[in-house]
Amino acid sequence: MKNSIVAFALGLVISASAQQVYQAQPSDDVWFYDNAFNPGFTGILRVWGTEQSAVDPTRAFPALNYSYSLARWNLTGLRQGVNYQILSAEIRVTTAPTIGYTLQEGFDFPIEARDLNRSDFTEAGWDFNNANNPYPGDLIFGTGTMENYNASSAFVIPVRITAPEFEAYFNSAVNSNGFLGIGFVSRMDPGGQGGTRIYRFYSRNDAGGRGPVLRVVYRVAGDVNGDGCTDDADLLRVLFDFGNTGSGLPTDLTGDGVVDDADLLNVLFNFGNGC
Ligand SMILES: [Ca+2]
Ligand SMILES: [Ca+2]
Repeated sequence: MKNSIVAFALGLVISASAQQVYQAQPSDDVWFYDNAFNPGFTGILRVWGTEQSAVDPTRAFPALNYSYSLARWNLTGLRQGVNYQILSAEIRVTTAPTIGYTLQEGFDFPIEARDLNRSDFTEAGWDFNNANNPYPGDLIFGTGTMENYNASSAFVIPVRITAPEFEAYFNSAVNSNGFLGIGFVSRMDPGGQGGTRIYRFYSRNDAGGRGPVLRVVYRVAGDVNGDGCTDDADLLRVLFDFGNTGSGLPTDLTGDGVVDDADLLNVLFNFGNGC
């Protein structure tokens, strides 16, 4: 009994450090569109599509019927050679007036955060005509919600990352060039060029600091005690807690409210991770 109380108290202290938070604006963001003005350093990014498609099926560079915005986040501060578990992830974009779509259109044609086939672009070196420009893929990591919709003023669109594929994408970014690329696209149709029924949101270059913010809560996969290494200490913690139920248990690695064989397997599969 005494031991379990000590272990529980220890768990409370240590669990806070096992989870880590990355929160930042992009290091680079560009407006990927044929007629974009000041595409690298624009203060406002723009996104639209055709109602049927958010990304041109021919994969042509966006012009007229399509407009994409691309961003990349610098993850080079994260330790490489480690497998990270994503606990939650969200991108918040702040839309710029004028808001040219209705609430219903916002529901029907949300902004989408997708993968990019490369993340080695920069604002400073951006060239629309470069054949190697990044292009949005088919993975939709998350879509924007309209809970803050306001037709007359700037509002925040949370894009909650729900696709399980994001975890592998995040790990791949950390362990390759250290930059996570995201393509923002949407089926929102301007209804003729020059229309305002498009997504306009602030870029990192906005003087008011209202650029996109990526927030990722993560941990070294299988690491219960937060020392950055998944080893027998973490295994023992799960075994001691085996059968416990509740919310926020540090040994509940799968987050389903119970410490069971799934959590044990999580440690075993990641044994040696980060060590
Ligand atoms: Ca550990
Ligand atoms: Ca569990």
